[in-house]
Amino acid sequence: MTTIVCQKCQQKAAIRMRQHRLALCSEHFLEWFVDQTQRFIEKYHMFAPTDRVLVAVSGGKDSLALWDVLWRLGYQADGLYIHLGIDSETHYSQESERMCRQFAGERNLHLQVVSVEQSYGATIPHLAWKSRRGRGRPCAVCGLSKRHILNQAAREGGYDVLVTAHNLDDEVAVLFGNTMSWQVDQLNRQSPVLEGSEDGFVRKAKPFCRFYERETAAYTLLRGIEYIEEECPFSVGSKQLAYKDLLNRLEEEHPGMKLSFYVNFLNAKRQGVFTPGAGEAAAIELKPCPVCGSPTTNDGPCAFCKTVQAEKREA
Ligand code: Q46
Ligand code: ZN
Ligand code: ZN
Repeated sequence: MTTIVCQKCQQKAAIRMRQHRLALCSEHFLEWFVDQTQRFIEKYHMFAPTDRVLVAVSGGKDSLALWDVLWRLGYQADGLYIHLGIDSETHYSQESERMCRQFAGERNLHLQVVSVEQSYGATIPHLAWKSRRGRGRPCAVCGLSKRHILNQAAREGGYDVLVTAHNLDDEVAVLFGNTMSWQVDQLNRQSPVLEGSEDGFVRKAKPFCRFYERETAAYTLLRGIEYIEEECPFSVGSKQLAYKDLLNRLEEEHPGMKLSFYVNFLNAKRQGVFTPGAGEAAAIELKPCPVCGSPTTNDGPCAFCKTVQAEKREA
């Protein structure tokens, strides 16, 4: 059997990336990964070296890898961890918080922790149970809460940009789901960078959006970053996982398929495929939520504050 060698130094390769026709040793892979991240940040005009960056960290491999890379690249990047109150057999929330604290401590980085229960009176599973939106499956309430808390923390902390560690597999699964149901609004919003708005939405960016999950996993492993390996117990059986499975099977047969699906989508969007027609382009009017001040299309409290109020009413 032939040994695959690094294309830069001819040593034994640690990873072979068929989709890029590239094999690299550990040292050159780590270097390539950091350089590529910087290339994506510049290519999509995500943020500048002087910007203050808030990284959403979950304790998982992708978000800790992202914080590590931004730190190595010299960005002013703080972390935000949201304690969701998911107390599974593996103590998912406690363990993931511990991983984030350990990571930040080792690098002397600033980590902000928001506990949903302490700040809003109930854990995510409780909020979900009390809300119509999340009965039985807390992911909808969890997603709403995370988006709200992250945006609010970034806004109040005066950050220029909020970054998340969504990788190519995540992006392609979302793209696939939105295409299957032709969610034009969602397709329009899916992008490596979302501009902020004067109404109070902070700029958002996804520097890992073109890395395969396999590549972020290899980075974390080869860099020796400790992370929580368990997935959130509520992710089991989700549509997202089913799409990932399907797309992985296609990728196996056609290396590079996921990347071209995503990149060609971005190109098509640039060419105006999803530009709303006349009549659909009316600007949505946003008002500040009377409870928390976040922008909302509602006349009263925003969707998140309504969820919290429903929990309190029924408590
Ligand atoms: S949404 Fe659902 Fe995730 Fe929240 S409840 Fe767990 S699986 S953590 S990305
Ligand atoms: Zn090498
Ligand atoms: Zn609100």
